[in-house]
Amino acid sequence: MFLYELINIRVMTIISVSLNEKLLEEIDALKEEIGFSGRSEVFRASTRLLIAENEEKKELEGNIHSILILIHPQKLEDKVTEVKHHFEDIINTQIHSHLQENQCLELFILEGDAGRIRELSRLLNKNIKSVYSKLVPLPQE
Ligand code: NI
Repeated sequence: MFLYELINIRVMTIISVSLNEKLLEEIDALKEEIGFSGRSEVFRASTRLLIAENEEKKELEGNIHSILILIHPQKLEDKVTEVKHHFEDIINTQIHSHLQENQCLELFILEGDAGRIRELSRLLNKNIKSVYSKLVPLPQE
């Protein structure tokens, strides 16, 4: 047994993260608003939220309804089209709009197998550097 286990010190790994200036400013503002002691705490808390959200999605099964919201730079529109063409069986409706110049808002209304819906969300996240991506499962009867 190592000494740090005996005295119950948790070993933290230090990683480096690339962020743009705007996101960094938002992290610092969030840190102040919530009262976290440092940026690391913001990252730990947000990662835990993301893990919990992902766990909820993993539990979804069978035929479900959901909404997928995506905001991405206009130049990535072709990539979205490429991915979505493989999922026409679960896309009931798609709304495409623009929030500001060069920024697209996509709203997908989905129905189908939960695994397929997760896969669409996963591939969009993987292939498109979106500004915002959220899968919202809708309540079942
Ligand atoms: Ni567009």
